[in-house]
Amino acid sequence: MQPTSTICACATAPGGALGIIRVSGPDAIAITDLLFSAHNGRPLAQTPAGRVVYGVLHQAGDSNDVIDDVLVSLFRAPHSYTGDDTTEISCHGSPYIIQTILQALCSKGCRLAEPGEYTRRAFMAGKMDLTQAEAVASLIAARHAAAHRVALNQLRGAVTTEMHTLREQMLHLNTLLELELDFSDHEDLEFASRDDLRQLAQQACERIAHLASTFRIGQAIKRGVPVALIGETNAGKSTILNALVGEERAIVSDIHGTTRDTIECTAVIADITCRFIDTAGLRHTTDTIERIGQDRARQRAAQADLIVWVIDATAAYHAATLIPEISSLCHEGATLIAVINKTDLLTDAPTTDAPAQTPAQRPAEVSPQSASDAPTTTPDHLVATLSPHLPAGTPILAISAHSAEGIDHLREVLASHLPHPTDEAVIITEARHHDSLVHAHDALQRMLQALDAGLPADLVSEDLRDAIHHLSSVTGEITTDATLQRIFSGFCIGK
Ligand SMILES: Nc1nc2c(ncn2[C@@H]2O[C@H](COP(=O)(O)OP(=O)(O)OP(=O)(O)O)[C@@H](O)[C@H]2O)c(=O)[nH]1
Ligand SMILES: [Mg+2]
Repeated sequence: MQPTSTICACATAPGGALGIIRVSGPDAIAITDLLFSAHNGRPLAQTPAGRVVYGVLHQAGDSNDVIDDVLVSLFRAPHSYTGDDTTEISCHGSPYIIQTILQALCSKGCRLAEPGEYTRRAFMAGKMDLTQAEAVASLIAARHAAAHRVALNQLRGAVTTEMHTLREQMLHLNTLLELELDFSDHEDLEFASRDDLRQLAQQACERIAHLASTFRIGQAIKRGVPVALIGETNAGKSTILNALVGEERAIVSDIHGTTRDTIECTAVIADITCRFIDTAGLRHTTDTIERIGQDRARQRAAQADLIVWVIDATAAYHAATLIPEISSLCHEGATLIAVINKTDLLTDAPTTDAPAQTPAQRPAEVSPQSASDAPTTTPDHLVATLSPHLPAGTPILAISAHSAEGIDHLREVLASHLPHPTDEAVIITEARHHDSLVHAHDALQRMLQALDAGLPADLVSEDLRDAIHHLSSVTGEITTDATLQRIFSGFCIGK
């Protein structure tokens, strides 16, 4: 369907030396001509496509009222991003110039584009399917190599090709099943071999299950992995956060309870964006605000994929009382990493960590007695004493956040517990794709059961058509206005 309106928007971020304004739609060239005087004297309407023309842009076409010297790139339908006639005006990046050009274009018949409207038009014109349109947004948002690689692959049609291959096989068999329905008078007529059908459904199920399984890494690559730093006050959580992200994002002080709210910032480790969340320290308090901060700390930790429990080495036996609470915050699939910090303050002398809790409140084995029985307090001794009380397999490391070595060690341990980007050709990054794949998988499972039960062709075909429907919705061959609205409203203006 051809769009009737001509839209305009600035496609570049504010603050740059140059701005690019995109004009697209049936009147794009005529409207630009009303404002533009090419130095070669030739109107754009008479200029071949694919040219970049130097000239002057005037306010409302008044030759005395120059807005800027510009370059106009010319694209003619259908050879443009949207498939419609398009001009791209490169001007100086001043917000005033950009605003004035947009106003001038609107005064001549353009309207401002909605978020994602150019890409939506490209999709409607058949220039790309829905997975490729989504990849455009991911590519713009890509912040590191893995995210860039996955988005580019998807833009080049990796998901499209997978879906088409699966869909084509299924459509072929469904055609045969439907032929059987047309000849339903001949009861024993089977155009589609049941063995072939079973084999296809099994193969497709395996492939779809595999694709769906890449969603975990896809999510990690696209959205990042939440990593919560939690522990008692003054343990060094904020110090560790600042060291991991390489800037002073959180206030550090020796006053207990310095961090009151959660602070989130990101850093890339092993090609995965980690979303580090510093939290309010846990301690007994009657301060209402501090308690709210601690509740937030628990909430954020409970949602995190990795929980870094920071323990002050000089108060480690006291911190051990938190083991049950910290363990309970780890949801299924989350990893707990125990970090004994401030090991630079340890001496080989017996610990001075005085018990602040009654023995009944402490895990029996990590009692004050065992602490004071300790011949020396060394990092190794603390690790050996705490390890048995942590959930099985919990990595435990002793560091000093003040030293780069300690932080590098923590980074390595984090990296080994992050999902690893693979060389997989197709990685599913969108929840929408994942949901459709799961539905398609379920439909194929039902189809296999129908085949096993020897059910008639119409019932088998129903499940097969259901699977085809879900695969088609991934690429947008079948879609709804609401789905398109949801996808494109998440885009930036000008894309
Ligand atoms: N000696 C030494 N001091 C450290 C180390 N890490 C942090 N500190 C100090 O410990 C104090 C507390 O550090 P923070 O990072 O503010 O601790 P926190 O866990 O965020 O504390 P709250 O925000 O109160 O929960 C500061 O004075 C830090 O400089 C370390 O490895 N060695
Ligand atoms: Mg803090």
